[in-house]
Amino acid sequence: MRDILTVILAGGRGSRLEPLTRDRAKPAVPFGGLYRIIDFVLSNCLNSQMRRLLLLTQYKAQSLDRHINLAWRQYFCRELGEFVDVVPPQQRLAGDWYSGTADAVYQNIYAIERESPEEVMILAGDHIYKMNYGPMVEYHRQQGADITIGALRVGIEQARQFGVMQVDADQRVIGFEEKPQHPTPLPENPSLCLASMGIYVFNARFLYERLCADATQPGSNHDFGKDIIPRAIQDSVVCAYPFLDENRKMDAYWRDVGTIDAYYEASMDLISIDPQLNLYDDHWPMRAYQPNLPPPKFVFGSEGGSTRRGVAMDSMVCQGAIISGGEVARSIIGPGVRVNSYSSVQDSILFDDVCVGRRSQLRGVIIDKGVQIPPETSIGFDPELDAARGFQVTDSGLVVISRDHEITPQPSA
Ligand code: ADQ
Ligand code: ADP
Repeated sequence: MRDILTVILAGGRGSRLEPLTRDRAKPAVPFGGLYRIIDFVLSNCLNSQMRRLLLLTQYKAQSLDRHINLAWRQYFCRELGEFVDVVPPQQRLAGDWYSGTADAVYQNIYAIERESPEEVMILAGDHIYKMNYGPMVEYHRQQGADITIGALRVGIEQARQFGVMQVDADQRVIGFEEKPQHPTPLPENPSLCLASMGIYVFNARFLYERLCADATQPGSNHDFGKDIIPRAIQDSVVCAYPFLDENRKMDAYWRDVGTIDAYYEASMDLISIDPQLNLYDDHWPMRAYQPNLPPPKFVFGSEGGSTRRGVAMDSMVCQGAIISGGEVARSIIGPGVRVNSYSSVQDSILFDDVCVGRRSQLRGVIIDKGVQIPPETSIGFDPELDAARGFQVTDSGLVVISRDHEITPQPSA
């Protein structure tokens, strides 16, 4: 894996994840209490022995940059040729900020060539999955491919959000359409399509040639899915690599958490009793920034001589959290959170340092860092009231409260 250089695309605007991406890039959005979204792909890289990483950023990269410094630099030894470098747009060649994913890579072509890799692995910074990239690179070499695309079967309804491929018996890609209105299903199953995971192994020489050609191509969006791949399948060897689980029988767990609903569902997947993505796997450690906080604490709360247990069930609770006399169920409780007496938090995600006041009720709420929920506040039970208070309410009824949103106490009924 030493011949590989890895480029992680971490610059997408993430507008469909608003307001969680208001102050930070999408890969920096907290996920699973302790993690940021980008920690999943970075853990995969480390666990796959890929230690030459360029992280291409664009929007609001400050929080991401700080996170890389705090959590990740320590694992890379420059003396041994290992690095994780955060690179903002170079504005060197195109004279503008990145316009598409291919342009983002093209703008850093000198930094890539300088490392003289045989292959360049291109990954996205906003996917939740566990994957050993070694077998994909091995497969790429065996197939003699110019490009290998990570592929997975998805339902035809979802397929419109992805690049959709058709392959021949040797897994060679013979058709590719980016986000098609009418996706072509698999010949053996009309309800499924073969989707691109947006991750690629490129032969380095081939990548340089194609990026240079694309840069001057009139009308190009300078995007891998829209331009580079559809053109490459016409005259080059492009293969699909099926991303299967350990037994190589089923499609493995992989989520693009591009929308609030997808983000929420992937978060809830973590706390299911038998999760498909197991964080407690010694063989595939997921690393994150571990703040120096005390262990989570669960204590009785009391009022007027009566007491109430502080409990959490079917939930993940991070360091520094205190659940005192409140009930937490099916929720993710971030570092430093407080859940106070007689309150209830259900089906919710609380980021760092959120404080839930006494007798408050939360259901189906995602709350960004530092929000103080006043006592006796109900959220997630009346969508109209929630929207009127300035919270974002999704079509599916989830409520999202942005960072440091000041909530005025509800008048008691
Ligand atoms: P999308 O995810 O829609 O489709 P895009 O939004 O362009 O593609 O983002 C790909 C990745 O690159 C994301 O991680 C994003 O954050 C990042 N990115 C986008 N623009 C960038 C820029 N200018 N600079 C740096 N990073 C940038 C892609 C493929 C589909 C495939 C899906 C799978 O095009 O074919 O099915 O990924 O999720
Ligand atoms: P996140 O919520 O993603 O952890 P951060 O707390 O890292 O976000 O930062 C969000 C934004 O707040 C940053 O882009 C920065 O502008 C500002 N910020 C936060 N902490 C600091 C700090 N210690 N110094 C300067 N700016 C900060």
